[in-house]
Amino acid sequence: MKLQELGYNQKIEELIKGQSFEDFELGRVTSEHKERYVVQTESNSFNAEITGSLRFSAESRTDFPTVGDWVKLSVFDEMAIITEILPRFSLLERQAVGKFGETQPIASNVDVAFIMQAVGHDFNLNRLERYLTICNASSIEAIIILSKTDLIDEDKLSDLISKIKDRLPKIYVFPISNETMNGYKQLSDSIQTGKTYCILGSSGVGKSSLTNNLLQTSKMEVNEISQSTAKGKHTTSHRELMILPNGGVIIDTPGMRELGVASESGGVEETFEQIHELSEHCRFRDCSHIEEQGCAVLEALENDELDQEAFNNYHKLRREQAHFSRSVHERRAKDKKMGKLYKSIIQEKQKRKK
Ligand SMILES: Nc1nc2c(ncn2[C@@H]2O[C@H](COP(=O)(O)OP(=O)(O)OP(=O)(O)O)[C@@H](O)[C@H]2O)c(=O)[nH]1
Ligand SMILES: [Mg+2]
Ligand SMILES: [Zn+2]
Repeated sequence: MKLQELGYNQKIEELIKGQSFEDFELGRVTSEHKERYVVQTESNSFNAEITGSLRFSAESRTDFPTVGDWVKLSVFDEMAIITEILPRFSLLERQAVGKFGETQPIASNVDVAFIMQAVGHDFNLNRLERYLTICNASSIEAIIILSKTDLIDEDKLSDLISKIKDRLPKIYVFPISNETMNGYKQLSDSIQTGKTYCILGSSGVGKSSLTNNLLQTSKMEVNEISQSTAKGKHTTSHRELMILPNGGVIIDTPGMRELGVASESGGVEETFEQIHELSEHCRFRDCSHIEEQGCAVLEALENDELDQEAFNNYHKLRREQAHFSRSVHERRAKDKKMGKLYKSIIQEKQKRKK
């Protein structure tokens, strides 16, 4: 296998320039299970663990290898050790569920995110904007895949597509059916060698079905009971990176129920382009578009030039981001305080010994 087939590209090459691989192999993390990793190199697939020093110096979950990472690997007879995580050109992450100010990586070194939503109950423009914010926060190109198009007629489908286009005019939309394969060819033709694609979307939208179609095998388990979305049963439980027979790399992910924005800045403004453009005409530079005089955003809302739902969602995501940012700062301050306390206890003990 060539490295390019594993998604190696110029962005990675730039990032690891000057690194020495004399005693190491270069590999890519394809799956992770409780700090055990599967790493694919040009020649082989290895079960790998991380070095003690990597674990010891890790300050957060982003310091551990994640699916998509390029790593330095020391290979022994039976096993392999990840000695270093190479720099990432992108990292998809969300807020760790139930953890104060922490982020949880989804996948790294992703070139394109496929945001997948099924027609029917799953269809939700606010959620599309939420996914898009997460992609924009890490500068990852996003494409929307509208799945299960076989379940509705053409009129209904064009209605849904125009709803997306009205809210997100610049994002490409692929309508597809994993059953009839309508629209599938256009999507699969767009996939390029040397690029990594990550599929995101709620449970049951057909992420693994699409992965299997692209792999031309039934490697990924697919929920046997169609329309089981409502029961909230997740079929895929782990993220997995796979190499596609016609080029390109795909990462299938489990449907995520909670998808909190985990960036302290960026992402929201890029997602709500219309609001961003309008804001250039607000009287105050730091206008928050809530109640200010001379606010061009509020004016557009008043004149029905801006969608009320988009406006509400913009503020919701902004508030969420501000809250996340506060949590991160509070946590850092707490960690620092604990560090100081710990240090003073040690010093006290040493004094007593003297
Ligand atoms: N009618 C129809 N059913 C589909 C389509 N794609 C997938 N399904 C069905 O939807 C169900 C869920 O599909 P999966 O591929 O397992 O969904 P998933 O997104 O991987 O779900 P999780 O792994 O739980 O996140 C299965 O029963 C599929 O057969 C489609 O395009 N049309
Ligand atoms: Mg799945
Ligand atoms: Zn304003």
